[in-house]
Amino acid sequence: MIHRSPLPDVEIPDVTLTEYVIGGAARFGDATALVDGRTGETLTYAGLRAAVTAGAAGLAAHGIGPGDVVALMSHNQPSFVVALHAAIATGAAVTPVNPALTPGEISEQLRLSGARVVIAAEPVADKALEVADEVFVLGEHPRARSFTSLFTDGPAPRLDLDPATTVAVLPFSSGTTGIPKGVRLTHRNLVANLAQTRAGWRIGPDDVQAAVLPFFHIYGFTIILNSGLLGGAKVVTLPRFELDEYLRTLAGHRVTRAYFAPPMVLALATAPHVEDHDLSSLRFALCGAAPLDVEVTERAQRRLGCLIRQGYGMTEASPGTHQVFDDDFASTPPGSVGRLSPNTEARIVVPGTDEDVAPGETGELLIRGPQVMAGYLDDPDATAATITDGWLHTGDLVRADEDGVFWVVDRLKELIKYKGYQVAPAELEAVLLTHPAVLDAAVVGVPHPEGGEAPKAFVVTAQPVTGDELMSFVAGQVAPYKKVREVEFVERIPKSPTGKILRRLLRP
Ligand code: 4UV
Repeated sequence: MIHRSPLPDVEIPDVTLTEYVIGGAARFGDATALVDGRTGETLTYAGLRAAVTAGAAGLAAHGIGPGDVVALMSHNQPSFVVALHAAIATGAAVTPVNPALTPGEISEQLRLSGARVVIAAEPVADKALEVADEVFVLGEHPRARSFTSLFTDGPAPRLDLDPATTVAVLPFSSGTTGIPKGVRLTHRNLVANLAQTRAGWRIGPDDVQAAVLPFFHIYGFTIILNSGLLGGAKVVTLPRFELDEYLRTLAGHRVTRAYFAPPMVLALATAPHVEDHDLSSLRFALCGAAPLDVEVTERAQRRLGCLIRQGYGMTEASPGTHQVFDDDFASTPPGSVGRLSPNTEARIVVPGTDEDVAPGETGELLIRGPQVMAGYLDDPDATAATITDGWLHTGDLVRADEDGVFWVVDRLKELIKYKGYQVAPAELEAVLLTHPAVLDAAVVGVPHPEGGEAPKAFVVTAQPVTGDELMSFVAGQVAPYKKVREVEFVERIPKSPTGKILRRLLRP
């Protein structure tokens, strides 16, 4: 059975991502597009458009254009947005890099994506300079050119590209198995997802969006940043989640739409002082990226005075596939992820088969729609294993009720989500296997009080070593959010006859 959205299909404009998001900026003129919630720096829609044009002209004069990849490594700040759309407006693709990555991890993403230049935020510019030949800085740095020094008055480059086949953004995701891979999201994929979500959420010039979840992750990128700009909202950026600052921002900017990941909802449900802030402007709060507890949701929404509903999606789907539409906010249960977005089809199949489950039963979610990626970069095998006949295998177990409301029941794929961030077990296993005392290793997610889940390693040793030694060994080579937080020594790792780790036998 094919499930369909209750909303009619929407038309997907045949334009580039930047034309779609920034092109309309003329309508909003001197209205504020972006505010740095920490420094107070603001950028109007007209200012954003002018800066994107000057940045694109400068990058083009520097030789960046179609076929190139630009790496963008920054926390949320208005200049991230200028650099992002300037690079995309040259016809290049942007690969967003998590600034928390280690130099080794950054170097790997640059190599895999083929990025020619890096645009880095000031605090991480040194790290970028360690691994990249050409770095432009969002701010100032003694050893690198500032990004704004590139700006020229010339017109934005004229592009003759096909939005349907040209990659705009290359985020990295491990998908259902293995190590992180470049996800080829075309202009059309991203424009489609913005047009689709817009049909269910009425974001307008009266809205103020708090943007603390990172723009380098697809949730922050599409759902928070670009959908906000498309609607003409004011987007208030924060570099990281610190509860008091966040609450002051919600109250001070009269935020109407808030976007959470589960650890933020937990903090709001339990922290003192939430009620001391005037949050009466909040009309909409969305949570996604990992499972959210219903009881925690109810506690947090009582304290916020605003309903919290979930969104669902994945990097490979640009990301949105399910939404709780504005009109259904109160009537949709908080534990669900709502209904299918327009132009989106779903099937629920018996895992490992092409057979649909009976109505109401749980199975693996498959998605078909214009937001589904063009494939993984340079990895036809992973692409073929993930998309069959146009159907994207999500690796998530879901069920749908008779009203077309979906619930995420469990995760089938090996991916671990720590605070909503992807952690690929295969990456940690590869690091563990380089330790001289380790003969074999397997990593799975286990429940974690703040992270939701966290990596636990099962290790077979050749010589004595402590769990702490192994955890520090891994921590020295991976970004902090990927750390192994528990080690158990075992005699052997359970494997299938073909050598695949049988993770379900290791999960709690
Ligand atoms: O690829 P990724 O890191 O992508 C994301 C996307 C998040 C969002 C959040 C709000 C939206 O409205 C939206 O459209 C997308 O995190 O990880 C994808 C995996 O994260 C899990 C699930 O296992 C996906 O395959 N995940 C995402 N949202 C939920 C979730 C959720 N609401 N409940 C449970 N798991």
